Amino acid sequence: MASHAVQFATAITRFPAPSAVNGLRAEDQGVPDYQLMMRHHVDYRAALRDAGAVVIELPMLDDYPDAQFVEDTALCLPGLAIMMRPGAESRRGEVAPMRQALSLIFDDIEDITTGFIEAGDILVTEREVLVGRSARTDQDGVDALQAILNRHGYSMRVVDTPPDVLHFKTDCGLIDDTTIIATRRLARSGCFDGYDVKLIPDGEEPAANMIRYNDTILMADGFPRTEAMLKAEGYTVTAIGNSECAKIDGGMSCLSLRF
Ligand code: CIR
Repeated sequence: MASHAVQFATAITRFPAPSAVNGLRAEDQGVPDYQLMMRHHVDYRAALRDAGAVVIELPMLDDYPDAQFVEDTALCLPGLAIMMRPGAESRRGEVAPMRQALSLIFDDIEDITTGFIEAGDILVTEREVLVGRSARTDQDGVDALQAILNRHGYSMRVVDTPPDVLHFKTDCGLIDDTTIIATRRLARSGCFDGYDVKLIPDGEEPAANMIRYNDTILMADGFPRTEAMLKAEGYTVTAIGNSECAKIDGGMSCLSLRF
């Protein structure tokens, strides 16, 4: 297992609102249980704290059922926040309140003003920023991000989120400074050539949306083979209930901004 070069200090989350039961979803998987979703959110925040985060918890936004999925509203890089422009129209109003919150932390904030892009489609590695075009992230949005990242000296590479997959990171995560865990369908595209790639065991694809926070991997519970594989390789893993967010296509990465 490689060493962890990037260390995080802060995480931003937003408490789920009762309207979360109406969050966007690709297919009906039943009505989320709001009380259980809140309990999972408490566990998620506790896991981030245990991993070393100061967790900033923003108030719920009942007008925006998907607002707990804060990741999609901004890309946070060292000293720079870039505000997204969500492809989902019902989510665009989440950006302004997040901008206001981030303006208290970041001196430098840039805005995507053309096209559409959601940060669930962005994977930041040690060497580059990978951006997946998807139903939520179009070429104009990608071009707008490229212009901003160029100005700030970041290298960016455009890839494709697999068809019918919500976001690029629905299917992958960075688990140490050189290793990406990914579904077979995404890894097969070759977009991770040059990285160490670990494949999610077949049948446990939803486990791919996991995050590393310092020395801990946070993953959704219910994926025993993936969890056992990571533990056997020496990773510290915390598995958190995610059944209710999963019904509205949300997972570990979407629930926080980490920097
Ligand atoms: C949506 O469809 O926008 C939300 N229900 C789920 C967003 C998940 N975000 C993410 O994967 N980054």
